[in-house]
Amino acid sequence: MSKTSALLAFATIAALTGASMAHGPSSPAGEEGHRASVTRTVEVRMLEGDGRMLFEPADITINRGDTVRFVVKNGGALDHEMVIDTFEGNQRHKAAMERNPDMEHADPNAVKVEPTKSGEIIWRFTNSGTFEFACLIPGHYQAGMHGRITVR
Ligand SMILES: [Cu+2]
Repeated sequence: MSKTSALLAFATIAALTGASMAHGPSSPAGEEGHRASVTRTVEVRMLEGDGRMLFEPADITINRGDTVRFVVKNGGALDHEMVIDTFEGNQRHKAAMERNPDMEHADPNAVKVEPTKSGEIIWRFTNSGTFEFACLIPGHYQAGMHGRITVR
């Protein structure tokens, strides 16, 4: 690596770090979206049956830069949540919830929905890549409650 490209790489890392701090709670999966900027609405249903817990659809494709309003409807008999994050972020969060099952969050990338109710997440997808939405209530992920978001 030349001296110039080494400097450039350092500057890029510094810029990325600075950007993520300047915008508060954001993640590689994106950032909190504003209602006035919503470009797309996606309906997601939470379902239970035959010992399984599911999101329908479980595979969603988004265009980078879109601000998406997820309308999340709980069609089951239990509380569920939807958390949008990286796969790694959800695994860390899932482990934390297993240690502390009553953990509540008010994060912009998550919503908890009671049976028969609906909730929403407004999220702006700032990066392309493959991300995950999941229910991190203990046992639910393992029962099938996770899906994939592809941002291109
Ligand atoms: Cu659940």
